[in-house]
Parts: sequence; structure tokens; C-alpha cells
Amino acid sequence: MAPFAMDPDWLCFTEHPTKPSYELPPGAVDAHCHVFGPGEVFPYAPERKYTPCDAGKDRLFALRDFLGFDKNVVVQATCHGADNRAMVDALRASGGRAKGIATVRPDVRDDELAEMNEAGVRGVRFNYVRRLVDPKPDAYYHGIVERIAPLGWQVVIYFEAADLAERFDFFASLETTVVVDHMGRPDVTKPVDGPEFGLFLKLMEERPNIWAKVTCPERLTVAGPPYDDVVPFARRLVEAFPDRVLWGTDWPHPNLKSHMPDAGTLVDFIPRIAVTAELRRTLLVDNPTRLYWAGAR
Ligand code: 0GY
Repeated sequence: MAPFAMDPDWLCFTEHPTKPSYELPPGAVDAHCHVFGPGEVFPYAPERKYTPCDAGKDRLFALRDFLGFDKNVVVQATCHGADNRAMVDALRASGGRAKGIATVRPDVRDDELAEMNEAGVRGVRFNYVRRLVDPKPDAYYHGIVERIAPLGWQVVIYFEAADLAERFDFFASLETTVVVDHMGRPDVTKPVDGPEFGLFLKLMEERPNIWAKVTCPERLTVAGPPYDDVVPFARRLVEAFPDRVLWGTDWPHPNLKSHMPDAGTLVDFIPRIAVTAELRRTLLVDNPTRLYWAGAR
């Protein structure tokens, strides 16, 4: 028997996604995805808030090839805590076609950082979503920034729109490249021109080192597929900051309980938010390649 049982209210990823109608450009990067276990090989962290379905690197690489992506950026998920072995194993197995974002604690050793760097890790993730991690003081995160700055790593931040005001100054103070997961999780029932999303746009305007992932329509939507209600938010960012946006599948879609997206539908979302071939190439190829494969900070 598998050592870990998936939470009963969880949905597992779709085994057989449909082929997207939109054909990705050569060199396209899925810049936000995860690996889960398998738990038998890479046990889930004792402090985790959920137990996922196993979704290992082989499944991820098969999806990459099926959808027509060239590369992946594998983001450490909270179910693995600060044990980055599953993610690093995926990077090592990818033949240079995957980079990673780790979770570390301030007491991470230099040799551990060096080893991750060598494997292709290019940043750390600070997760502020309360259902996923217990809150920590800013000093904790400052401690990590000090450790990773010499490597030129980026900081990926995950928070919900309602929490941005409280953390704005801290995020704006970061001097590394900063990448915001899922465009700061806007409440898409509020207007795209309203004050809440306006605060996120202000952060991007004021801080040229901050990037946004225009990801996760399936997580942000209220209307459901094909995610019409998320289009204006993502499109606004792509058009306002074409050189600082990234796109990813978010496979295997942790914590979705009402609907599991079809990866083909997600890829077909891209031309609706990046409406010219040039914007799509910048979003899918040029930006992630520059950020993760060319050593840019
Ligand atoms: C995501 C979103 C989620 C989960 C995690 O690290 C995680 O566990 O990222 C979520 O539940 O919103 O980025 O895939």
C-alpha cells in the first residue's frame, strides 16, 4: 500500500488531457508546475497542510511533451516543506530542461545551497497563504534573502490579494528579482480597474524587479472554464508589463476540490491573454529563458 493517502476532498490531475488547439512556439517554458513525491520515494513533510496525489517527474515530463512545452520551472510545493529532494531530482533528470524554485529555512547550509544551485535551482519561494503555511515574521524571510543573495537567486512570493496592503512595503523592499505567483491572486469578482488589483499594478509599476505569473485561471475563476472572468486581469498584466510576465500550467493543480482543469483548456487560455504572436513569444519563450536559463537576475 502507498504510504500516503490523498486527502479525501482532493481531485487528482486529469490522466488524459486534451490536445490544445493553440500550438505553443518552439522553446516555450511551463514556468510554474510542481512535482509531488511519489511519497514512497520522497515522503511528504510532516508539517504539510495537505496530502496530494503522487505526481512525479515522469508524469510532468510526459505532460510537457504532450502539450508542446520545451522546458519547466518546478516550484517547491508546501506538501514537501523544506525538503527539496523531489524537485531537485526532477531537475537532475531533466537534462537541463528544468530549473527549480526551492523552499529553504534561514539556517540552510551553504553546501546545500551550492548543491541546489548546481542542480538548477534559481530561487526560493516565500508562501504567505495561510491555509498552506504557518505565518512567520519578516525577519525570517530577511534571513533567507541574506543567504540566497550571493547566488543571484530570485524570490517567488505567493500571497492573496487581500493581504497585499499589509506586506506591500516588505515586498517593495526586496532587491532581488521577485516573481509573484498567480498575479497576486486577485479576487476576480472585483473590477480590474478597482483599488485591490490597482495595488498590485502599483507594486509592479514602482518596482521594475517584480515579475508576475499570469497563471491559475482555474484557481481564480468563479465562472469556471473557459475562465472568461480571469482574462481581463491576466491580459492587463501582459499588456502593461510584457517583459515581466510568465506563464505556467500549475500542474498537478494542488488543492482543487470542485473542478480539475484540463491542461489543453489551460493552454488555449494563452492566446486570450496574450493576443499577438509577439506577446505570446515574449511570455512563453523570451521572458522565462532570460530569467531562468541565461543567468539574468
Ligand atoms: C500553487 C498553489 C497552491 C499550492 C501550493 O505549495 C503549495 O502547496 O503552491 C494552492 O493551494 O493555492 O501554486 O499551485
